[in-house]
Amino acid sequence: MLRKSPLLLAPLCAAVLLAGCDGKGKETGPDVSPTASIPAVAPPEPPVTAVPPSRNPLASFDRLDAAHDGSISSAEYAQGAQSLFEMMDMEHDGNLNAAELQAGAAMLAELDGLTPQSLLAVADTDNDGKLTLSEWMAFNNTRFTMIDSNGDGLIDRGEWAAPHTPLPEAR
Ligand SMILES: [Ca+2]
Ligand SMILES: [Ca+2]
Ligand SMILES: [Ca+2]
Repeated sequence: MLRKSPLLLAPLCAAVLLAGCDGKGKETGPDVSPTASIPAVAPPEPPVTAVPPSRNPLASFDRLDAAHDGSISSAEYAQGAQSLFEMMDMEHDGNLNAAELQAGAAMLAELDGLTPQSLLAVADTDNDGKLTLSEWMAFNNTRFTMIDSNGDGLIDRGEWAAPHTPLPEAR
């Protein structure tokens, strides 16, 4: 896209070298700054087997309410769901297989008593026995909507503490 011929650039740069070609270099050189800032965003999640179930990023209202404004937004909830996925995907292959779900069973149990089997029954929409991130996020989107009983797009403490209706049946 922003490719420029090196044959054109090199003599140009050489010609202005004495005067300094910093300006030209910034304009046409490899743009490293945007990619360089990406890894600094968040540390990798610890594997689910390395932390106690109390560290479940989806089980604590206060941890989910990252902005500390007294309610959990769908974005905050999705962030927690993604963190738990990363903790359970110990092979880092982008899906949760039976062994990984079993390893995460103690954490899943804190989510309305989920078991690996009951989770697969409702969330494994292509029935391959594994959960992709998108299957997991779709399940959590449904779960968020279920907990947000007044449908205002936020989970407040009352909704969080209320008994949740049973999980929706698998299609
Ligand atoms: Ca995996
Ligand atoms: Ca699947
Ligand atoms: Ca609500």
